[in-house]
Amino acid sequence: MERNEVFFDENRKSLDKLEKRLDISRREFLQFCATVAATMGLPAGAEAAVAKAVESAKRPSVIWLHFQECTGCSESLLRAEHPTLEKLILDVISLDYHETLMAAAGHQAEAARKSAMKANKGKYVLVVEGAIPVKDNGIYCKIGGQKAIDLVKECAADAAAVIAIGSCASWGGMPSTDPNPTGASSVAEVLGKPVVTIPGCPPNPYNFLATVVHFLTFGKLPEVDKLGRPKFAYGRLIHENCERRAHFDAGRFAMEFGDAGHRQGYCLYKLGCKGPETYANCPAIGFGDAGENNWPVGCGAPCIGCSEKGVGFTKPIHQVARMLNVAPPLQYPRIVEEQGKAASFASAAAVAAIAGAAAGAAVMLTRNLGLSHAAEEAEKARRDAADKAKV
Ligand code: FSX
Ligand code: SF4
Ligand code: F3S
Repeated sequence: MERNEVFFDENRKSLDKLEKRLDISRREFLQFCATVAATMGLPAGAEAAVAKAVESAKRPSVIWLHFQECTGCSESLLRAEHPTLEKLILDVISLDYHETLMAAAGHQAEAARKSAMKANKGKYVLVVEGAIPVKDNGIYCKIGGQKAIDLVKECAADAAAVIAIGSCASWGGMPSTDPNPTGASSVAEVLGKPVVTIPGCPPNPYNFLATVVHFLTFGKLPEVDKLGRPKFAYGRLIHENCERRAHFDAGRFAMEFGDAGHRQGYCLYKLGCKGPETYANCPAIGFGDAGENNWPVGCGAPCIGCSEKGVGFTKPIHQVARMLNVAPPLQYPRIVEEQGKAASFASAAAVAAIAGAAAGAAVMLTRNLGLSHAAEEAEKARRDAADKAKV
């Protein structure tokens, strides 16, 4: 008998109740638990522990604040499936305050927040969506007559955990774009202490759900990096998991949107893809449960580094990415004809790899990428001029 079957056999009664409560089949429930466990990078079989925690743990009270943002983070959560967020929110967590999802408004909503905070003092989870303006004493964002800067401090004081969802709350995001007229700041900056961050504009809902479920299953938040990002989700560069990586390594690039390379799914590096300097699991888990390859690069759009401070909303979209850890593969395929007569990425890399140690090679490779790009641009200009001359 499989581990999950043992779990379900032992817990048949409580799962019967759960099926009724969530109005989903146990198969769907197990699918959800397996997806969340996989997102966290837990070993096979861990979905049983996740299922047990979700099914039996007391629902944590969640206070969700909105500041300077577009509500895309909540929107993206609403697109989560297995089960849908309404079911999840209402049954896995107790969403006691969320301005856009709660039925109450005005004084009633404020009263709901205050009573939930009082009843769950020291135990509730505070989720913050959006940046917090600090310029001019924080007057640029008020909720219920209270400044965002004061509200977040008040709510964080008695929270068991604080989660900054989205790039705005994590590091300022889009509202902090130069010249940052309102002084849009991150939750950690305003509170003066580290918080768990789930950056992305919007972030992948499973990264948030997995963080909350980790809290439920293990009684603590997941391990994070120095920017507060859960390592299970932000431990690797997008470039390391990208399905177009083979094209990058082979020197096959889309040069223009809609050109032959773009249509054939070639690497988007030269269209400004920031995958090589952005840490996130987008290629590994995809978005919206719409099937394989449903993430920006998978759909033909270069990654803009929306989750990475100093990249998203900071670097121009067309600017080529800084290579953080180029590790030349041992063998490169032959130079492809599509690159014209220019010195190719592959040949440059091969020379670099022969020339020195891996670190030196990486630098050479990065430099040569620029050279190769310039050479290709020159080749293209020459071809265009020849075409014009023919007309
Ligand atoms: Fe929007 Fe959230 Fe972007 Fe910000 O997501 S999707 S602007 S990260 O805070 O609502
Ligand atoms: Fe993928 Fe972008 Fe890296 Fe190319 S540069 S392999 S498209 S992440
Ligand atoms: Fe954002 Fe890039 Fe992922 S644009 S959603 S970090 S692929």
